[in-house]
Amino acid sequence: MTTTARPQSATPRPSFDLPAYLAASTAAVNRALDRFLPSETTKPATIHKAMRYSLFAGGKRLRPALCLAAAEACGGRITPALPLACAVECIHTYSLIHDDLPAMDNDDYRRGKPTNHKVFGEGIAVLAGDALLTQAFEIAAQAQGWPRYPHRALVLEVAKAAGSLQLIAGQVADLEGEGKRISAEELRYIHERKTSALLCCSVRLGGMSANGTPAQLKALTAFGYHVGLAFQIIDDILDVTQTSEQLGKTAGKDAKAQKATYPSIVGLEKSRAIAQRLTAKAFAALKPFRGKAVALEALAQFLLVREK
Ligand code: GRG
Repeated sequence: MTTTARPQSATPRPSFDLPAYLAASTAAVNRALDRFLPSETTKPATIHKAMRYSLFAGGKRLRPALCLAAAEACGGRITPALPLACAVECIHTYSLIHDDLPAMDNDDYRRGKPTNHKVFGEGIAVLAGDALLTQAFEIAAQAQGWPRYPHRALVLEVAKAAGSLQLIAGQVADLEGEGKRISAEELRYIHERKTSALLCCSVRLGGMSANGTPAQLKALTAFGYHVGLAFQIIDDILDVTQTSEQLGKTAGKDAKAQKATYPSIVGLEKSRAIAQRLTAKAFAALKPFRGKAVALEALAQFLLVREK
């Protein structure tokens, strides 16, 4: 399969085999994660089993793919980007484990499997999330630095995206917004933090691993920001239009939790149009790469038309 449907303002490019690209990047990331994480039998085995259970439960590995594709867009190779791609996937998986806990979204089903706390109990699920968050920094610290992007810059990038001004801030606003009428601006504040921040961080880290120029980092930042916002709107649309079996996680949760979403505020059609406009902006941000960001373009397009 090749991706063909594109947002209106995007310049036509030769087709790109995204499924093959995703399969290869996922395989490379899975091998690297397997090397970075303690084995299932390493004492205390329960925690390592729990960490690996969610990490290898079949996530789409989109953030690592974005990280690797950004490295390539900047003229780099995937090997130096791999530790950073793995670090963002560890952060992402930790956030899903904690988000599914009874104290938060209370979900039984994720990545097509029972959630971490359903299998290991709440205490171990909290610890598995904590351990994955910590693991992310251990892995990021092993990435190669450059004079322009020393380890300090790489670790800071991860910390900022995951911290109380971004990912956590988004989750706090999301929790506090439940059952309330919130404006489109407030909703965007949530999406910027709970979703866009980590996608943006993923592409920026990829660019840093390739010693990208400040102009390239600026372009990746704009790309990640817009793709992240589109990603969350599509996620909210899929929550309404798909089944739990299709998604591998419980569908229809937003309405049940009385969460404000774009579909609930502006309707499905307008939400799709907004996601398309955001994707077109993401495409426009890639202009400085002069056609060398084909994988990023294909990923942005795929995120817009994905069905799970
Ligand atoms: C820090 C607990 C905590 C939460 C932060 C990220 C987050 C906020 C909550 C997790 C649930 C959620 C709705 C996140 C928004 C981003 C999103 C749509 C995640 C799902 O990402 P996919 O589709 O998941 O890439 P897979 O399983 O394929 O990796």
